[in-house]
Amino acid sequence: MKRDELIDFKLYLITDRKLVTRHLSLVTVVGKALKGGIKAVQLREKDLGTRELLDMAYKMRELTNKYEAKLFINDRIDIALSVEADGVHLGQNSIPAHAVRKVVHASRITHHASRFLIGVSTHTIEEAREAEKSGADFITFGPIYSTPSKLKYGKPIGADIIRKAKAEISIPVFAIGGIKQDRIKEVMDAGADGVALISGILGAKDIKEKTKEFLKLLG
Ligand code: TZP
Repeated sequence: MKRDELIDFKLYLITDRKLVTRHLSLVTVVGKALKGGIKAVQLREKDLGTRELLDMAYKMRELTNKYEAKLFINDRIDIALSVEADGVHLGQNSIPAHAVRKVVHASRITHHASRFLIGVSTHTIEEAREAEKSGADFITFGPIYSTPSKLKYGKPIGADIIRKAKAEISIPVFAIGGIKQDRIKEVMDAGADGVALISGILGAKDIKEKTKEFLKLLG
């Protein structure tokens, strides 16, 4: 299957269980987003130990499979392969995409090496170019707007830079950082292929409804 067919989503939900309130579990909350129609979830729980993360990843795999949604694991190619996730999402300090590709091909665990997707988090045009060169299938690019935890992700870079990125690279670009409903038009008009977000959905009172609203706006 070609990359374009595999990246069949415009809304990419990234988890952060610290944002989950009202005593709900992350699994319950992601389940609500899946009921609302989300088709791509990235498990990103950086502070979990390996065993706990693996356990969580299995649960997420079961759940995403039920809704025919894609599952990505942040950073951990070992965990992504063990749970037969659809892909891995890499940061700037992670093992690079070209090395992940080797691991995937060498692995007999996964029968879907040709379908395995690699996302890379980027913050500058240079990083976006590098990600493509290294073999990423798509990038997240941002923070476009100011995010709840500004310090962690750096200064907002504004929607205009998406146009520049799209002119330089041909892999899909997902705008990230402070994406709320009222920002969708601006980033999509700038050429984004979709949006990635955490608090826009996980911080909502009604997660299922909020997911539906985002999906409707993205068309
Ligand atoms: N990378 C750049 S900004 C960001 C990440 C992971 C956080 C996005 O969170 P939110 O709540 O959607 O602004």
